[in-house]
Amino acid sequence: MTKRILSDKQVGQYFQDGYLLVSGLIPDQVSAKAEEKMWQELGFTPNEPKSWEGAESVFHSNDADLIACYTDDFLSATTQLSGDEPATFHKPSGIFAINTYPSEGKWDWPHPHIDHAIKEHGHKSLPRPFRIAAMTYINDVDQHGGGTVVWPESHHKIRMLLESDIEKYEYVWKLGKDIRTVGLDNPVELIPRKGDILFYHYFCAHAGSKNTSNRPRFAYNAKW
Ligand SMILES: O=C(O)CCC(=O)C(=O)O
Ligand SMILES: [Fe+2]
Repeated sequence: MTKRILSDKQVGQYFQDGYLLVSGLIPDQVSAKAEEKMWQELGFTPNEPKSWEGAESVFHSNDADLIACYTDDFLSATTQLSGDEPATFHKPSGIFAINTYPSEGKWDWPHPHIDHAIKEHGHKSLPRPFRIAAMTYINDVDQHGGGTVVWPESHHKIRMLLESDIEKYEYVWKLGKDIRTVGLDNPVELIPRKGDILFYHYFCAHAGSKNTSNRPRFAYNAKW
C-alpha cells in the first residue's frame, strides 16, 4: 500500500494542472544541511559572487547529505501521484543538480519544453517517456531568481496533440517541436522555498528561468 502523504485535493490539483509544488516532505534540517553541503561540494562561498563565476549549471554528486533530501515521504508522494506500484520506485543513488546562477539582464518568460525530447535519445511518446519528474529546491528562490516556470494544463493539450497523429508523434522530440502549436498560455513562475518539491507530469510544459537575484538557485532534477 502506498502511504497517503498527499491530500486528495493535492492529487486532484496534480491531475488538473500537470504539476504540484509541495512543502513539508523534507525536514528543514535535512534541506538546510543539503544546501550547506552543496556550497561545500561546489567549493563556492555564499555572498562571494566571484567564487561561482563561470560555474556549470549541471552538477552530479553521490554525497549522502545531498541524497538525504529523497526522504521516504518524498518517495511516497512520488508513488501516490504516479499511481504506480510503490515497489517500482527507488530512491536516487545520486543527485543531478541543475543550478542557476545570477546573470545580468532583464528577466523574461522562457520558452517551454517537455523533457526527454532530445532527438538523439530516441524516447517514445507512448506509453510514456517516463512516469513523473521532480525538481527539489534546496534554497529559497525569490521572484525572478530562477524559479521553474510551468504551463498549467499543458499536459492535457500535449496529450491531445499526440492523439491527433500518433504516428507522426511516435517520438517525444517530434512532439516537443510542436508544443507551441497547442496554445500554451498563462505560464506560472514558481517561487519555491527551501525543501519544496515540484512534481511534474511527463507532458507538462515547463522551463528554467533566468536568475536575476544575487544568489545561486540550487535544485535537483529526478525522473522515475
Ligand atoms: O531549472 C529548472 O528550473 C528546470 C530545468 C529543466 O526543465 C530541465 O533541465 O529539463
Ligand atoms: Fe525540463
